[in-house]
Order: sequence, then C-alpha cells, then structure tokens
Amino acid sequence: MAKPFHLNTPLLESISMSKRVGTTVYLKMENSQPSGSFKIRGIGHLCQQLARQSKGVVCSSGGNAGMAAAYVARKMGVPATIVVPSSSPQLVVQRLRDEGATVKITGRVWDDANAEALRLAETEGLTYVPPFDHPLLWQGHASMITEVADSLGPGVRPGAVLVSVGGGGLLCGVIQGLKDVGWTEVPIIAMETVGADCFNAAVKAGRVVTLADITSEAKCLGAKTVCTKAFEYSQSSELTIISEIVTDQEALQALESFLDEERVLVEMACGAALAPVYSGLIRRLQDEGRLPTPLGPLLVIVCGGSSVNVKQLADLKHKLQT
Ligand code: PLV
Repeated sequence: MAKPFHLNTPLLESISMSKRVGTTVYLKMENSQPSGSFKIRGIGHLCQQLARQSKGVVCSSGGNAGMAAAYVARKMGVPATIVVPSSSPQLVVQRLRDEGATVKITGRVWDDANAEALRLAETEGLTYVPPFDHPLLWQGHASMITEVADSLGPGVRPGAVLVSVGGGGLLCGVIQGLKDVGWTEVPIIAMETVGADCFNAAVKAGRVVTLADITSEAKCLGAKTVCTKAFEYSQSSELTIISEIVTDQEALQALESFLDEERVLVEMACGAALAPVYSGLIRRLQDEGRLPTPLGPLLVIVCGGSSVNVKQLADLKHKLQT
C-alpha cells in the first residue's frame, strides 16, 4: 500500500481542560497535520485510490478539504482546482494558492461551490473530490481512532468522544474508527453551531433536511444538508450519538480559551467541538444522565483548520460582539 499523506498525530493530555471537566481530557491534535486539519486523512486516502491517473482533481470546500486536496495533489503531481464560496476568508484563498491550487470562488455557501465543482468534474473530465460524503473519506478518517487506541494502550478506552459536524464526514470516520477498534459503546458528542446545524436539524426532524441558509460564522461547518450515512448512524441503536449545538459566541470563547491555555490556534469549526469543555455542557449532560458519572477519559478531536489567524480572530470577535 502507498505511504499515506497524513501524519500520526500526538495525543496530548490537557491538565487545564481535565480540571474543568473533572476527568482526564485527551486531545487528538489533528491541527498538526500537513494542510492543517484531519481532512488530509480521508482526502489523501481517496486520492490515492481514485486520482492516480487523473488529469486533475476538483474539490468543493469551505477551506480545509481544499487545503488537503491541494496538498495531496501537489505531492501527486496532479493539478488541483478548489471551488470555495465567497464566505471563505481571503486568507484561506491565499493559502490554497500558496499550495499551488487554482482557486475558483462561486456562490455564497459551500452548496453553491459544490454544484460548480460537480459541473467542472463533468465538463473538464476532472476527478471530483468530495469534502465529506464518500466511504473512502470515512475509511481514511478512521485511522485517527486506530492511532488513539495505540496511544492509549491496551485496556484504556475513552468515556466519550467530542467531535464537530459539518457535512458529517468526520463523524462517519470517527464511528468507522470506533467500530474498527471495538469501541462502539463509547458515546459520541456531535457538535455544531447554531446556523450550521444540519445534523441537529435532521436528528430533530427524524429525516435528512436541508437548511434554508448558513448563518453561523463557522463556515467550515456550513453544509446545508448532512450526509445520509451520518443521519443513518444517528438512528442506530448500537451507537450513542448526542447531537448538541452551541452559539458562535461559545465556539469563539472556546477557541480563545484553547489558545490561551494550550497555545494552539484553531478555527471556529473546531471551536464548536471544544466548547462543551469550556461552557459546562459536559457536566450538564452528566447531570441529565445522558453521559455517565464518573466519566472515563474524554477524547477531543482537535480537527484544526486553516481559516484563522490573529487578524481574522479579532475581526470575528468584533463581529460577534456587535
Ligand atoms: N470542512 C469542510 C466542509 O465545509 C471543508 O470543506 O473544509 N472541522 C474542520 C476544521 C473542518 O474543516 C470541517 C469540514 C469539519 C470540522 C467538519 O467535518 P465534516 O464536514 O466532515 O463533518 C463545508
């Protein structure tokens, strides 16, 4: 098998987060992947399977799937076109260009950009790289859980996993990984922001639904419709998936606290997964009996993200305060 593009990332114990939730918190540091997020796991795997002989790849993205596709394509010597919506910040457009990709800005939200990527794949004969809805992506993402199992060693398993949901690819990958290592009884807390909450909306409706618009600043969670597989998992009696939402303010506060305490800068999409630790949600879920007390080690998937820098953070803070 070809050497993967992703790295085996560190699993760090966070003293300050452990203090906050009253149980050991482990951070799977996917922010330290080349391309800045977990996306490279699935996209690297998918491109190795589907894009070897390709005349070029085209990926629709809020930013991070595009960063992964551009990185992988450059390493494979294949041209990459990344289609992003106008809501993706300029800094990520620049980072994509620095990776050597051709960037096309189409529409206002990811769903618009995706329609254009599908059109380009068809008309230009390019290999379409989906950001979250493909079994090869989930298979690639699953490797992060196998690594966690290796890092924790025999006999240790998480009490719960915290993960953010955009289109649901990360969630499907984490579940695939939990299945692979025999941890299907571990509860999963699936986090979204208000206004980018297509999974929560589907769980509440009991069917896949399409949001009217994306109003959250967590643009990389901004798919209007969650993938069917993620919804199917939410209906499975073999799994415990707790779908929760936080406000943009809570996600921002979480990423600021994370920056202060862990000295790592991540984007809003990741802030959503960190928020339950800082907002008291974990303790509330325990009080409500939805998570066990005492809780075993809490595994937080630090999904990362490139759509952030100090200026972007300051702008966001200003925007969300006014
Ligand atoms: N971002 C996708 C989809 O955007 C993208 O194109 O980059 N954390 C980070 C840092 C992300 O970038 C994403 C997805 C997620 C979490 C959620 O992953 P998903 O989409 O697989 O649930 C519209």
